[in-house]
Amino acid sequence: MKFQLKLILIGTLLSIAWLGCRNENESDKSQNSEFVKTLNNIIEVKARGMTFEAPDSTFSGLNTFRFTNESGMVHFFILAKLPEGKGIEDHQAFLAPVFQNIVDQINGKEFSEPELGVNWPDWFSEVSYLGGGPGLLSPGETIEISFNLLPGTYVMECYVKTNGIAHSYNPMHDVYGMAHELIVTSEQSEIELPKTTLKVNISAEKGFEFEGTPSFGKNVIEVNFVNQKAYENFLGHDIHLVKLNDATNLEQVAQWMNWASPGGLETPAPAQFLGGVNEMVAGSKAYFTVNLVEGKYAWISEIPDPESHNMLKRFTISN
Ligand SMILES: [Cu+2]
Repeated sequence: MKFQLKLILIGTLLSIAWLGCRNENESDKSQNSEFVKTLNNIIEVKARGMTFEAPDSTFSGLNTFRFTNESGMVHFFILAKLPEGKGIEDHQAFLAPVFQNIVDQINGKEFSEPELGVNWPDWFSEVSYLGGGPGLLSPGETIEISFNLLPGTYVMECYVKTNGIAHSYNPMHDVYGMAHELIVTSEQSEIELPKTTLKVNISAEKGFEFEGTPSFGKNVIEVNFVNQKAYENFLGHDIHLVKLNDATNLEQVAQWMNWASPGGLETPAPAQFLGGVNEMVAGSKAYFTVNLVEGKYAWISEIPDPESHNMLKRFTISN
């Protein structure tokens, strides 16, 4: 019971932070519909071992990331926007260790950082975890994703776990976890909007609503966040692509995708992930490119019981 109460408390704190960010970002909504100009540069991001190799800064406006997983385990990244004056050092000193303590608590373990407990710093309420980023990506896979960024300081982070340790946290304090600072300058990018072949609207009420069907070869998918809300795992809805084989159990995959459950997001992943789009503020759009071969696939959201929210959809590709 004590454990459950603690989780509820953590949940309340997370939800407050989440909603706070949402309000801050809602006023910026208009920028999402104005994708402008192009320099045609693609930002290369590589996951190697438990680190990101990525540039330190980029322009605001539309950005295209090419995310390649060169490590032996599944990763993703989400861009967390930090309040002014905060940077990667603050993320690593106060956010990643508290998150790790929460993971420890879920797993019934002693805190990795006992002196911090589950106490977020005051400024956590100003951190936005709705900045988008590529979804879960299995070893050897690559995804291209384009979305709009506002000026500010972001941390690119992955919270997949290995042996109960969140990738964003490193128990060795002189080395960062899987987290990388990205400064978005006020200079506008000049990237052209990609030509889309398929569109999906995501809403809390209707789940995934597709316009068009995926086809063999290259697909450019527009993801439209009609609205957003915090689900039982304190995250918003997003979309990931899974390649199915005879052994894939989608119910098990959905359970694994819930970070707040023991064993959730723990390495190894129970399926082959081909990327997708992490949660973004209401009104945002993102575009991602994926090459599909013959086979069976599913779209799935990182929320508890996605099928009941119409956020688990199977499809087949034939040549
Ligand atoms: Cu990771």
